[in-house]
Amino acid sequence: MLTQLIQNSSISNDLKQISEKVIKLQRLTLDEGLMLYEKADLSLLALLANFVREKKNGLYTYYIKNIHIEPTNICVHKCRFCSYSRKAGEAGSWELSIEEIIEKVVAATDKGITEIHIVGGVHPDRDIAYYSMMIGEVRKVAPSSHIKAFTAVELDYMFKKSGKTYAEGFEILKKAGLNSIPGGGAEIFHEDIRRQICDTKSGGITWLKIHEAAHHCGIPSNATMLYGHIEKYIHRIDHLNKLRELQDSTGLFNAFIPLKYRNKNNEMSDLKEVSIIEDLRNYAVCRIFLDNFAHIKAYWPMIGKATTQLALSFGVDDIDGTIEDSTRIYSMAGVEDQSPAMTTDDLHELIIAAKKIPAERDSLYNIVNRQ
Ligand code: V47
Ligand code: SF4
Repeated sequence: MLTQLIQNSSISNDLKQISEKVIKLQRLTLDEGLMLYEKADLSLLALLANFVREKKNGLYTYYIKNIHIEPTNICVHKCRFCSYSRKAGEAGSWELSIEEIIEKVVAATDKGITEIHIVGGVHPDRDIAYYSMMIGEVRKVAPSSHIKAFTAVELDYMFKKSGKTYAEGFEILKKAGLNSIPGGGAEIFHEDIRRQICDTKSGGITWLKIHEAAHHCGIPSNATMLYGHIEKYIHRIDHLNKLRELQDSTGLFNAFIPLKYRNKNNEMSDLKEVSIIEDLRNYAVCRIFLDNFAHIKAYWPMIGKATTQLALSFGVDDIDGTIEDSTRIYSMAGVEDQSPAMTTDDLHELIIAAKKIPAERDSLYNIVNRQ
């Protein structure tokens, strides 16, 4: 039926051929991915992305009970899109003590969260001994929670500071209690863009090598892409292609999370944010192109609840979690919801209104509770 609908439509023959490939679950080339970004309209992208979503995940929309902990916003880097980092001693900087982190973890586990996500700035003084001690202390008070911690950029810095190879570093963290790593720090891999938006931090190749090393140590991870700033579609496709290649080789990426550039209070504030239509088109192309990623996540504190709900019809099958008002990255970049938290009932309402089925998951996408 879908094939007939597309064949009878007025779209170009090129787009008809690409659509046929998607429906036959065949892999798209870079040029075909680029053509979707450049030429496909919203309704075609919705049809194709939803087809892939339902093949992979049916009507399920996953969420998790989680908390974000941001140990510090002191950072050796100053990425031009970042509204959050500060230098030590600067107004607005913070450094949580281990006791403060533990207090937050205990309060959250008392509420029934199952995942602790820990990401912060790249603190100049902190090495792997400090971070493995932090993970160890969290593990003591949350023995059965999943600890997802540190972007590749933080990991690169702590491994280098401590003179450890990636494999040695991951073994130490794993022994302390680390379970997986989040997708941050990927931004846009292409050097022409990366140089202009975050020239001091680890390059795209390093990000990929760190995730590859994590996967080789049996540590799964997520991947992100920061879009909607100065990059062109070709850079997005290049980024997605590099992730697809690594996933072919290791298979240990859990989810892909497109992150929309938000423009308040940073050095790139003169750029306009892209439209919601562009957000939806991007979710759809990512879903269609990343044929070896099981899950596409919309991070609701960043795009808002209404766009998240729409995204569920454009390939997205995961909306992260309850968050418990525990992240500042996006509130400092100007998002509307300055205290992001949703109860399980709120999440269910949002998902059911989009005609999908809520499924509480664990960190590895096993369903722990379904409607
Ligand atoms: O790497 C920073 C992004 C990332 C801005 O793995 C910005 O489950 C938009 O990676 N506008 C960190 N984005 C957050 C992150 C993440 C979030 C939620 C879930 C997961 C996961 C990972 O935030 C950074 C950067 O790409 N970021 N500033 C900004 N102004
Ligand atoms: Fe530091 Fe991360 Fe902000 Fe870059 S995005 S300045 S690495 S906190």
